This record gives sequence, C-alpha cells and structure tokens, in this order.
Amino acid sequence: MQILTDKEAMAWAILEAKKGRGWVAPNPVVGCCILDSSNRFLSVGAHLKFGEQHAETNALSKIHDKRLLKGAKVFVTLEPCAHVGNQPSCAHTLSQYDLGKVVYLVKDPNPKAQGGAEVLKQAGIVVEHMRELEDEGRVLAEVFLCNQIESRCLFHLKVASSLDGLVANASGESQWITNEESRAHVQVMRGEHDAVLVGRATFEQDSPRLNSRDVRFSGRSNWAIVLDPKAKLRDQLVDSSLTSVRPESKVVWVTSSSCQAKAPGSINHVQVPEMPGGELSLLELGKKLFQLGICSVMVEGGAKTFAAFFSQSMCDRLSVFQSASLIGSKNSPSWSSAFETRDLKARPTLRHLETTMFRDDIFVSGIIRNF
Ligand code: AOF
Ligand code: ZN
Repeated sequence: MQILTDKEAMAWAILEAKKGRGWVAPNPVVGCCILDSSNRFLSVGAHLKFGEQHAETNALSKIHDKRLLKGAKVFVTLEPCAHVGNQPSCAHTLSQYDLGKVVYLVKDPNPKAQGGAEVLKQAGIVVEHMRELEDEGRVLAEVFLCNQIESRCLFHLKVASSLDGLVANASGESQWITNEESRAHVQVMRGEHDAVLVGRATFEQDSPRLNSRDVRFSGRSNWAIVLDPKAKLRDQLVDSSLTSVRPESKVVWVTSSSCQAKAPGSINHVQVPEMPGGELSLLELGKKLFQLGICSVMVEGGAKTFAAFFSQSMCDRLSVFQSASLIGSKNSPSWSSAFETRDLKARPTLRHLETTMFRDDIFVSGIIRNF
C-alpha cells in the first residue's frame, strides 16, 4: 500500500475537495484523506453535494474495517464541524475513534459550525493546524471564506483574448479567438459558479445564454445576471436568450436604485446605488446577490464591466484564456481598454497562479483578493 507524507495526504485532500465545486454552495468545498498509523493510504473523500455527507464521513465510510483507524491520521482541508446541521458533527464522529491525530488547514469561520478542534482535543485526540499549506486551503475555500467574512458573493472575472489582449478585430468579429478546448473549459467554469454575469452591451451584442453546456452540470440551472444601470433592457429580458434556458426567477436584472422601472414577469430586480462616477456599487451588488443565495459569480464582460470591477477592487479572481495569435490593437477592442492603473505599484496582480494549456491556448488563473 502507498505510504504518504503529511503534505502529500493534505494535497490529495485538496484535490478531492475540488470535486464538490458547483454542487455544495452555500457550504464550502472540503476534502479529507485518511492514512493509517504507519502513513499507509486508507481513503479519500469529499463533500460532494449540499445537504449530503461531509468530507470526513465520506472518507470514513470507505474504510470497512474500522480497526484500521487505531492511530490513524485524518487530513481535512477545513476544521471539522462541531455542530449538527444537515449532517451530524464531524468532530463528534471522529472522536469516536482512537485516532493518532487530526490535521486541518483552515479554521471554520462559520460561528455555527466552528469549535471542532476543541471538541477533538477534549476527546484526547491530537489536533494540528497545518500552517505550511494554509494559504492553499484558503484559496481552495475562497468562495466560502468570502461569503462568511464579507457577507457577499465572490466575483471571478473570465477573459478570452488574443495573445495581445484583444477580444475582436476592428470590424467586431470575435468568433472564435480561443479554441474549442478552451471554450469547453469555460462551460465547466460556468457550472462551478452559481451565476454568470454580463454587462448590457454584451447582452445586446451576443444574446448569450450564460448557462453551462457541460454534461456534468446538465441537472442544474444556474443564475444569469445582467448589469443595466439605466434600465434600458427592461422589455428585452423576458423571452430572451437567458430565459430560453432557465426560469425567469433565475434571471437577475441589476439597475441603479435611482431607476423607478419595475422588473417584468418573475425576473429578479436588484437595485444598487451608484458610485460618484455613475458606476453601480459592486460591493452592494455582491451583498444583495449573496442575500439571494448566490455565493459565486463568473463575470464574462465586456470591457466596461471589467473596468468597473477593477476600479472598485471587486475582482477576487481573474482567469485569462489567451490564444497564441495576434490581432493588432490599432482599431481593435481590448478587454482592459476601459480601465487604467495610475500607480504602477498598485496594479492588480495575480497570486497563487494556476497555468494550463488547452492545446495551443494559454490559461492563467489567479487570485487578486486574499480571504
Ligand atoms: C466539515 N466537513 O465536509 C463540510 C463542513 O448543514 P451542514 O451539516 O451540511 O453543515 C454545513 C456547515 O458545515 C458549513 O457552513 C461549514 O461551516 C461546515 N462545512 N464541515 O466538517 C465538511 N462541508
Ligand atoms: Zn462536518
């Protein structure tokens, strides 16, 4: 059987946790890996669906001979919960076994659930907070931490451009700059978020559906959000590309609070105050969307919308798909054309980078905000 180090076991728990993306909100994605007393791999599990088994119980259920748990080491990406919610308390479940130790990455910020480390210690189990990999655990749980700490949804901006950062040529042609594999991955990303957001111009130009066409998410309808500060789209939302693939009640129309118009049909109307420059307040938007039950939002443009997110420091994560081709910026639009950084030292910078190739396209994703 495979012998793992503590760090390898935790890395596996992180990997496993990602299987819950798109299915567990408003809960966090959590993974758990269990080794026996000699560090031999026993099992791995994750929280895979809201309301269902937590990661620890999932991993424990795969170990049929519970005698193997004597002196075992449990690696979990979030402090085991101490409360009874939809599921029993993981800390109490773990306390029933004669474990060697429980290692976690991130303290649970949820006041209802936290305290599992204490419960375990009181049961005589050694508990370790693995600070070495804590940052990775916080990046993994970024949506939940953002929701819990700031009471708002997380905003993830997604861009697809040429190598020189352009999104169309001078005559507006944009289909397709990135390849099919990149576009297939966008479908996965849409499925992993609760909602996809665009600005008015993108809605008018592209008639997007904003749903995920990846088979893994076929049983789930996501939310669509359109920013329309001056309420110009009122009569175009019902019977639109957005309502062709989801109920009207999962479409959110966002206008300035100074607009009096009422939303048509059962479309949700979210009104937010304007900033001094006339843009909508995105912090307020994030809070109101979270109140609707939306925990994470993927923002798909266009340039004015991206600029608003950057200028208000509301881009929590940025993902860029770049095709290895050039368009030339003489008369062509770039995704970042509507914003600027006056102070170079304060420019938005990605951290905890993840890079992949989708055939010849380059994919870069990283966090801009830490939680
Ligand atoms: C864990 N392991 O895998 C997860 C935890 O309503 P419940 O019972 O599902 O509890 C949800 C809360 O439990 C959630 O808000 C978070 O604080 C914690 N999530 N805890 O020990 C897990 N998903
Ligand atoms: Zn739990």
